[in-house]
Amino acid sequence: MRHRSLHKAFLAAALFGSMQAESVRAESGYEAWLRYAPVEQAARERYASLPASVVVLGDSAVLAAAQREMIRGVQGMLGKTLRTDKGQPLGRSIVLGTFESIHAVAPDFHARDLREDGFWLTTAEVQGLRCLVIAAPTERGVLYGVFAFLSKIARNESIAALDEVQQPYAPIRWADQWDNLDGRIERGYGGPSIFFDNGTVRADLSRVADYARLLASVGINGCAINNVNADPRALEDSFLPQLVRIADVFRPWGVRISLAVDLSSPQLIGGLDTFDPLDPRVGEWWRKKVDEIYQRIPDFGGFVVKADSEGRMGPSTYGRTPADAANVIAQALQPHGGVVFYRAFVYNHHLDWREPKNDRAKAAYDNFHPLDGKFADNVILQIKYGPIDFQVREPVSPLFGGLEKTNQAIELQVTQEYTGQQRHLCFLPPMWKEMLDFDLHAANYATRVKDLVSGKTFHRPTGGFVGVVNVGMDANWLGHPLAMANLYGFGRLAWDPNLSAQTIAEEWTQLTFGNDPAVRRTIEDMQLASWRIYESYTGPLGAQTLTDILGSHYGPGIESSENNGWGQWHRADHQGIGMDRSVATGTGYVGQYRAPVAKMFESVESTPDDLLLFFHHVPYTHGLHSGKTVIQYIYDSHYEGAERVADYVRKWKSLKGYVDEERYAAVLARLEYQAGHAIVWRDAICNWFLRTSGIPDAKGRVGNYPGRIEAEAMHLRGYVPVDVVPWENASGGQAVECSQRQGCSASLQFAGAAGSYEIDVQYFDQNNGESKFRISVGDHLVDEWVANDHLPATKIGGDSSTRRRITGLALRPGDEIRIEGIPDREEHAPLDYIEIRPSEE
Ligand code: GCW
Repeated sequence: MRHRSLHKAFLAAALFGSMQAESVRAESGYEAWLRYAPVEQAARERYASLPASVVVLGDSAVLAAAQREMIRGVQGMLGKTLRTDKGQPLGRSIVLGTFESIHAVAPDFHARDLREDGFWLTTAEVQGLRCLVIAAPTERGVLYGVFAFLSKIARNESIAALDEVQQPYAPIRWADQWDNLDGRIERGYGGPSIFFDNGTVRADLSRVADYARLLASVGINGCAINNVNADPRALEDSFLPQLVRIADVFRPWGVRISLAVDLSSPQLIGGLDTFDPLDPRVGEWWRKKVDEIYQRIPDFGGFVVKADSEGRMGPSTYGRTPADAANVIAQALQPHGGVVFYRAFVYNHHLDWREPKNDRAKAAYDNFHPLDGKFADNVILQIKYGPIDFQVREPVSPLFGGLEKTNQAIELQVTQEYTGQQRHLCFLPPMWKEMLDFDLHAANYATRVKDLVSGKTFHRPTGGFVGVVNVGMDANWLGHPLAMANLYGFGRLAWDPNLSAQTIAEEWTQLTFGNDPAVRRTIEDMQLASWRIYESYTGPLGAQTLTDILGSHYGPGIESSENNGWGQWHRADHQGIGMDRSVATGTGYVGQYRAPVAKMFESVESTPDDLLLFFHHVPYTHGLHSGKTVIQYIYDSHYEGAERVADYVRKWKSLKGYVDEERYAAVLARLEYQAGHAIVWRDAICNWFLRTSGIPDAKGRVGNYPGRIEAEAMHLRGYVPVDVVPWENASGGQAVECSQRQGCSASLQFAGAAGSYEIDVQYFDQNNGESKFRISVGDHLVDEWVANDHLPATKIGGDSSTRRRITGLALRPGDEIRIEGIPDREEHAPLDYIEIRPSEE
């Protein structure tokens, strides 16, 4: 309900939007980068000559959307209401149309040779009138041109003498959503599904329309709407009318829908006794199914397939190959122009970890390289950027360089599964750029990943970019107002991978927060540094994200990757760390790269530091190129990382009053939380490596926490000490819990000098209870709060550990500091420690 009313409020604001200064407009983040906020007075002159009417040549849904968007944008930003004319301009106008339709009214207008979805912004004579023309080979291109034009105004760029051509790098620019039909989203961190609820498609699809608009605005032209761990019901005949509704809502924005399908559907819902791709009845079943879909959804995009992976059924059941499976479906889709995205994320998750040659990283290449050339032309192999699984740092997958006769798409993750789940700031375009620009030496000229996936290198008919997005019902779509930069960045890079991360950060910040130079600089700097900062306290030197891989993929869980079949091993023991993947002494994974790349990764010396532990097992005392030992690097980077996150908070606070209150507060809350959680990560990893290696931190920080008092060392009333598992996820390996309904307390006598202090209370916030906390000094209540966040945790540990900071507290020696906790349901008002330190100011 809350979201719907927010949405209404937003619509009302868009319709009756006043021209108030930006800083006072309350903003939920729902509008993302399409705010169309009033242009600053100084820049408004620049647009004085904008024509007063907009003419659209044609009357399709896409063109109508383009025209409406133009009106909406100009109204919001310039406060002018454009006249709308049809058929031909009656005065100087903005003319929107395909090349063909423009040529019909302006015979002197000559089309440019553009790829599908490209556009041309220019000025031309139309019926004797000098008009601003947005033209394209296709209607979708016209829509993209309108968005590009409006973006220029929002960023205060000149539109005088416009003559600009843009065209996409690749035809495939898709968003995937991992939405389940029950409304939950696998690895979604921005609320429940905008498509489904309780087994059906939602009655109100207004957010779907707004999502499609956001996607279109950055050139994304397709969306797979359901989880790749597919529910076969989505393919049932009775479900089709519901899919039709979603397709209808997407269509005006030029976004085609596709479906993730379960390969065993012919058996599960089709009544056959087999799903063997080579059984003619199975082929026939797919053909019929596909025909039915296209009858109702003529622009249907195709299917996404996850098979023989993480327990999904697949062709291996019948001894068939992925090519056999993909091709039978592709054949059914081919007459309709549909495609199959076959995911290369196929691996054995029951690997024997005791066998040193086993290596999950080898799986994609081993499974798919031998099939190069065996896939139909409307099959696209969808390949995750790295050989493991969306880690904070991985080398680029060698499979991109191992396919010459197969279409491919790179799969990136906008949803921050392993990169902080939208609670930690992590702007991913800098990482994606490294991947896309990497030269895999697949030929004797540069073969960068962006050229391999877009099909340029080996002249493939199709290919491109897929982003797993997972927006949800949260007002700001992804949960963190700054996280939408990743969706924006994905779209922009899919359109043009030659853009720099810096340009993308700049564009997004201007569109999202306006053109104030101080605001821009602060946010851009934070965004651009954030991936490396996140990496620095969660996954050092290519060891991958040291998170709980068996659970939430969120907090620290250093040993969770070891001694099990999942194959995300880092092999840290008391002497060293890293996976030896060399050909000479390791798993041989390095041999999957072409010679020049393999040569670089084969030796410790030539492997870049930030991937060292991905490729090699080294002692903790190993000296890096930077001159540090591995162990000291681990300590230093975690301390620096946590410190830099603390700095985000300071930087963000400098923007108070320059950013609207609502988003200011929402971002601040996330950053403060992150600053606390970065310390949880820092301490867990540093302490674990200290105990495991036995090598102390040269700077003496690890294990020494000035001002920290463990809850279990305080004077406890009702609270009982408990061991935390794994031990490194709580300070001192222990916490205290309260199981008395009326509450418990932990207290101490302050022993420092009189002065102003800040206190951090480290507690645990589970999602199965809402404990209350109160902190008093003497009889004076200084703070109270409810632990009601929705962290991915039902127990105390690294996922739930949370910090509350109380600042500017006057303390005198002998003061009693008392924390009271009142448990709720399964959450026992758990406390880890408090830290008292002199005030920062
Ligand atoms: O990263 C893993 C996720 C799974 C996901 C899988 C995949 C949809 O943890 O939740 O399943 O990848 O990409 O198929």
